[in-house]
Amino acid sequence: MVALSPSRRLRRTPFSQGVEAAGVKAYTVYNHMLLPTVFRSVQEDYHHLKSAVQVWDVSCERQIELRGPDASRLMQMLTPRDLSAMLPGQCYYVPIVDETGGMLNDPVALKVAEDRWWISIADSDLLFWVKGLAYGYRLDVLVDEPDISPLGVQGPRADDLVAAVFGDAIRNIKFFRFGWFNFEGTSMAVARSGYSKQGGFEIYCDGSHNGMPLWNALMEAGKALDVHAGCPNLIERIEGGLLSFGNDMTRENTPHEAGLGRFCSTRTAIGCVGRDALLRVAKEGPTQQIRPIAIEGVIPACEGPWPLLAGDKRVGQVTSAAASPDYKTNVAIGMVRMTHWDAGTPLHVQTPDGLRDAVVQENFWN
Ligand code: THG
Repeated sequence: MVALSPSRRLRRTPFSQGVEAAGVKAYTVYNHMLLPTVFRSVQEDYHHLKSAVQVWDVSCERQIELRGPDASRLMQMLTPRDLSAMLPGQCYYVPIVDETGGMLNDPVALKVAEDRWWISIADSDLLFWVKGLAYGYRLDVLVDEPDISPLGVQGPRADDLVAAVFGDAIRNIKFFRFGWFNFEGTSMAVARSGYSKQGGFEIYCDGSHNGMPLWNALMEAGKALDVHAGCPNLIERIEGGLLSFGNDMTRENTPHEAGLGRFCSTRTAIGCVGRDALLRVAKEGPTQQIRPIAIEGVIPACEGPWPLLAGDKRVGQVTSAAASPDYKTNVAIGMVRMTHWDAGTPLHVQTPDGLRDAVVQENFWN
């Protein structure tokens, strides 16, 4: 792998200095921003994430802020999830769709107030679609990207670490809820959420100048907890079935194909621009869908998609895969045609290193 040349278009983060001091070994680019992918090794990072606590620079989960009398109306235009019962202080995982029902993003939405939302986006330029809708519909709402950078604290000891910096009240935050907590004079949203299945928080660091002080406070308070810098871990997120927009699903897929039907309530999501299109496809049901897939043998560490074969017929593709130390198999996420998506179906995966045996699984690994 070669280095990335810095430029104004490849944004650093308020925590980059700490990430570099912690010995980051590789980055990816996400929302035009640096996202660490490896510190010690993907395997070491994995074991540590599952046994201790890590601090993650997930600044690249940029916020789109909606502010004004039409903020809630605009938010509901974006998603087939019914937001009418959502209260300030709640987070919802929300598929975002275009007028054809194609997925544009899969963010976490935070309802800050009746007239204020944050959309914590995955990797696509969603801001332009949101601004376009606001302008085209002449909505009374401001849409922009505030100087807010999420910092993840993930792992079984996350409660103890965040309590040491923000106080014991954080222990009472429920899953996918957030509260406001003071850090050196700035009030910040702290949510119980994050891109792992190990539990933890996301601190929405308000103001870039607060980045390194917050990073250092967590690292200092975490010494006795064996805190390390970490990042979303490829193996752990596949085991847990956490999807990666742009990899596991794209604008070519509906939320139902992505297995996100449980986050859609399309009939009551009045105002969603993709509502009619999704009602039409939901009646038939999807003809391909994301499935957990176990792959045997040794697989290369390179990007997909890799064709999924039944005999010589292509029946889908593997979009994410990694060797799992805990489950002693390669864990994978694939998009599989309905003729072959039943659990137990044996298939072949065409990796760049050759064919491997694979089996469709009933559930993800945790
Ligand atoms: N946190 C925040 N913003 C984000 C992510 C995040 N933006 C980018 C990316 N991650 C968006 N994708 C996801 C994917 C999965 C989840 C969150 C964001 C997730 N899913 C849980 C699950 O599937 O088990 C819980 C969903 C639920 O029950 O509501 O957490 O991680 N701020």
